[in-house]
Amino acid sequence: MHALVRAAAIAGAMILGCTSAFAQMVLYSQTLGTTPPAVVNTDPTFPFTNCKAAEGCFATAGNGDVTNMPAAFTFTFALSPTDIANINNTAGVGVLTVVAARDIGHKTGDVATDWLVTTLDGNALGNLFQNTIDSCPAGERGTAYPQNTVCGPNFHTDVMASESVTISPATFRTAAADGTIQVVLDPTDTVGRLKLFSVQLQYVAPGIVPTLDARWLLVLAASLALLGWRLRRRA
Ligand SMILES: [Ca+2]
Ligand SMILES: [Ca+2]
Ligand SMILES: [Ca+2]
Repeated sequence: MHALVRAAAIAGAMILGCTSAFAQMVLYSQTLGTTPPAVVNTDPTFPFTNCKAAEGCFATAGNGDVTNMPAAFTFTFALSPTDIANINNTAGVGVLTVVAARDIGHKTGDVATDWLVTTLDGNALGNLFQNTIDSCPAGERGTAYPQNTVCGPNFHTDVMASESVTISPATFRTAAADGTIQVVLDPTDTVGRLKLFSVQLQYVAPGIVPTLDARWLLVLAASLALLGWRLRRRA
């Protein structure tokens, strides 16, 4: 190989090899929420009365300003024919991500009882937030520790947790085929309060995206300058 071509090839390889990063290509993404949407309660004193239906807080009897906890929450995601074609034609995986607050998770050492049994078009996806740890101290808020302590996820506060589960491409494609995917989040009976800030469904494909940084752009510029100088000398 000619020296100049080799130098250019090495520079190119260095740039590609040293600056590429694994990234994901999102082929489908839709984010849904509750009605009304969940918003953070801004009362800094965390009174017991801070679970309000108007702020998207769902509660069982006695735990909110109304009793509005459904047996389960259903979210219906829509897919266009283009979405379905992209998903069917590309290797990838589905990802469901839920951001929630209130009576989910448990304190370290306690037995887990509060979680969301999750399905996608009837396929079991597991129990979201079953392993979420509540950062609050042991004992009752307002007695064992100050009422305004910011910690959670916890019955009393809007400290959020996010959890994702993956969905196999076969399951995702079958569910997507009719243009809608239903995600059902079923709180266990002991979940006394719940806010669902976002329920996001995605289909992602692995990809390699070059992430050029300034150092390698300098290497590229220097290589091209050298190449130009050598070519001019040959002309
Ligand atoms: Ca339930
Ligand atoms: Ca479906
Ligand atoms: Ca509970």
